[in-house]
Amino acid sequence: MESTMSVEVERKFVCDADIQKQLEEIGAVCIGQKQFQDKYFDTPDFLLTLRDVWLRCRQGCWELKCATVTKAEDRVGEPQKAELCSRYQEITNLSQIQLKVREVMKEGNGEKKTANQTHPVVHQDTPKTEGAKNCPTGNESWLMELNLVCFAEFTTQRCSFTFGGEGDESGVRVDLDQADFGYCVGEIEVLVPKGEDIQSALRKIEKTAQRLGLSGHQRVQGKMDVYLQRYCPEHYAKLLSAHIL
Ligand code: TPP
Repeated sequence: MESTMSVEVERKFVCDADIQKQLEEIGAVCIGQKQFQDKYFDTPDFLLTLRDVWLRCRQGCWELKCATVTKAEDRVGEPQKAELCSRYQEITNLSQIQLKVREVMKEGNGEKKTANQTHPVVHQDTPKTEGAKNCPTGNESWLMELNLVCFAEFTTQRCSFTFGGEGDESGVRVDLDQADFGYCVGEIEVLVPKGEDIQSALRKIEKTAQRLGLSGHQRVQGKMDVYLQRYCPEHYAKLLSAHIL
């Protein structure tokens, strides 16, 4: 990715067995396959994810995804379209990531203090989970300092497609993902440089979905939804009740 801040607009879909053929039929070109490992981090009380902020290390590179609008705001205007598409700001510069994480944590602790009239939570120990043991140990003291531990770790095989030319689908990318815990999901996405037009990205995604014959109006589970549901049911339940998933 060229810029360190952009908005990712995407719609997930269930892949049929003949999805690759369908993609080729509408002019999509496979631009390659890759495999990557993701490790996701949060505090033990889920301070980040409960604010819809997702910190991950993908093949050694840090990325932060933050919700740009709340779910309620997202439903204003074009409810059907908005609900199916998610929008997240993506930050890939480590200093900007650390700044944003600190900011979110400060807000989080502030809320807790007002809500419960208690002191901010101070974590004594960093629990050592299986994932945390495998996490990068190079120069990652900031993780310890912020009490961030690895809560999910999985590998994905991804096949990516794009559309050539200047047509309706220019800038649209379709990823077919297969996670190592046995879940497949497709994603139609457009990366919008910060400040640029989101509505046009939503329209392009809608158009591509139509051309692929995606008729479902149901929100499709992402890899993380399924991972947490299976392996971290407590975390999953908290995110569900906070309307994050
Ligand atoms: N799943 C759905 C369907 N919507 C969401 N808003 C989320 C999960 C919460 N979420 C937002 S970003 C993120 C998660 C879990 C991290 C993973 O992003 P995702 O786009 O699923 O994975 P990627 O394509 O980046 O591998």
